[in-house]
Amino acid sequence: MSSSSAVSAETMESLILQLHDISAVKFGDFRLKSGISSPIYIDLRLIVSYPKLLCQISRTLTAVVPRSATYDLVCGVPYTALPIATCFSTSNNVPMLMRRKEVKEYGTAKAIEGAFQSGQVCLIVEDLVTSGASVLETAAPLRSAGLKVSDAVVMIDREQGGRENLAENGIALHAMVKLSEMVRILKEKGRVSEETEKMVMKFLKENQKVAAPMPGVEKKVEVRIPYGERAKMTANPTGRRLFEIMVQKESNLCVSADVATAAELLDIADKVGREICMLKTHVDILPDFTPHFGSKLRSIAEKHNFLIFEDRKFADIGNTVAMQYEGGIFRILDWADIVNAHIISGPGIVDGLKLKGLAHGKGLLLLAEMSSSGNLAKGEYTAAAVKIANDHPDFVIGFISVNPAAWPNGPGNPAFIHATPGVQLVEGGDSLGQQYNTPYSVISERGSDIIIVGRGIIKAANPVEAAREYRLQGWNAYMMSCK
Ligand code: 5BU
Repeated sequence: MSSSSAVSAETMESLILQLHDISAVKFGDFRLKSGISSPIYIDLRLIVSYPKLLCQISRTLTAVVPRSATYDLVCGVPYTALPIATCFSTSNNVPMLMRRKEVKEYGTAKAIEGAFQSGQVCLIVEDLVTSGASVLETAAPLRSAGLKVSDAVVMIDREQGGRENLAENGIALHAMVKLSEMVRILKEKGRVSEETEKMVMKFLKENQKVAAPMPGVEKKVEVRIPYGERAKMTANPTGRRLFEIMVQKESNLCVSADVATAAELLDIADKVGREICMLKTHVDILPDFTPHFGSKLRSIAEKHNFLIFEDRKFADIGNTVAMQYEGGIFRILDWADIVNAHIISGPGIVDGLKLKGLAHGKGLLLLAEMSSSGNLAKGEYTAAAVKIANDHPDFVIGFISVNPAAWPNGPGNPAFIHATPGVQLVEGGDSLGQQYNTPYSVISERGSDIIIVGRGIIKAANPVEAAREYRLQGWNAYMMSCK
C-alpha cells in the first residue's frame, strides 16, 4: 500500500487520515502559483501545530529510507521540511545541516549552516516533491560544499516528474506515499467521493512532468525550442556558433572572469574552459593588459571551444562606439566574438557597432534588463530593446535579460539568445545592489538561455568544481524545461 514495505498499511492510513483531519490535504478548486487550477491542495506547514503527528511522520520517514541508503547527516529543504528534518535528526541522533534560502551579503553568510566534513553523505528531507526542483536547489550548495547527496526522503510524491528528474541528477527519491495512493486511501475511508478521486487522478495525468513554480515567479516558459533547432534560425554566424557550442558541450554556462589581472584571467579561462560555452571579460579592469592579451585568450578559447564576450556595455552615439569598439588600447573587435550595448542612445548605437562588427561575423547582445536592484531597464525600455533587435537580426544575437518569461510576449523570437547575470546557487545579493537568482530559476522559470556566473565560481574554494556544478545545474534546468 505504501511505497515502502517497511511501513505498515495501518500506520500509513492513520497518517493520511490525520493529515486530512487537520486540513493539510484539502479538496476543492484551488489556483496554484503557476496559474493552473487544481482539485487538491496540500499544505504541510500545518503539521508544526501537531507535535505527535510530526514525530509520527519523522519515524515513518526514517523507515521509508532503505537500509542500503546510508547517511551521516540530514538536511531539510527550507522551510516546510525544516521541523520534519529536526525531528528526524533528534529521534535518530543524526546531525542536521541547514541550508539558507537567501544569502544576504556575499561572503559574510554561509549557504550551509552546521558542522560537516567534505565527503560525508547527506540525506535530504522534503515534505512534498513536484518536479524535484526544490530538492535540487538544496542539493546544489551541499554538493558544492563537498558533501555527497544520493538520497532524498519525502512525505508525498506528487508524481509529476520529480522522481525522474532527481534520478537524472543522481538522487534516489524515497516517498512515504504517492499522491494517487493517498487519494485512493481517502476514498476507501469515505473521506472523498469517487468523483473527486477521478478528478484528482485526471488532474495528475494531465499535469505530469511540470516544473515546480518558483516563489515570486508567476509565469513559466511552457515550451522550449531546443538550442540545436534555434541554431538554424539565427541569421548571425556567432549566434549560430554559440547555440552549437552549447549543444556540443552540454553547457549553458558563461563564466564572468572578473579577476584582478590578465594573467589570472588567462589561467581561469584555461581551467574552466571545458565547462563553459562563453567567457565574459571586463578588459578595462586588467592592470597588466598587453596587446598580446587578445591572441592569448583566443587560443585558449579555440582550445576549449568557447566564445569570448567582452561586457563593454557601449552606451555612446554610433560614431563614437564604432571607434571604441575597434580602436584604443584594447582593440576589442580583434578578439571578442560578442560585445554588448545599452540602447539609451537609440538605435544608432547598433548601426555604429554593426559597421565594424558585421563584416567580421561578430555578434551583439542588447541590454534589455539588468540584474542590479533599482535599475531603470524595464517596461518600455525593455520593449525598445526588443524592437531594435528585431530590426537588426543579422548583427544582434540576443539580450542581456533577467526575466524574459515575464515580458509581454515572453522571450520572443527564438533566434535571439537570452543571457542572464546575477546567478548563484542560492538567492540573495551583494552589498552593492547585485541580486542573485538560482540557475533553475533563471533557466526553467525565467526563460533565459545562458547563466552568467562570476563570484559564485571565481571566488569558490575550487572554481573548476564550482564551474562543473553550475554547468550541470544550468543544463539540467534546460533539459527539464524542454520536456
Ligand atoms: P557576479 O560576481 O556573478 O555578481 O558577476 C556578475 C557579472 O555580470 C559582473 O561582471 C557584472 O558586471 C555583470 N553584469 C551584472 O552583474 N548585471 C548586469 O545587469 C549586467 C552585467 Br548587464
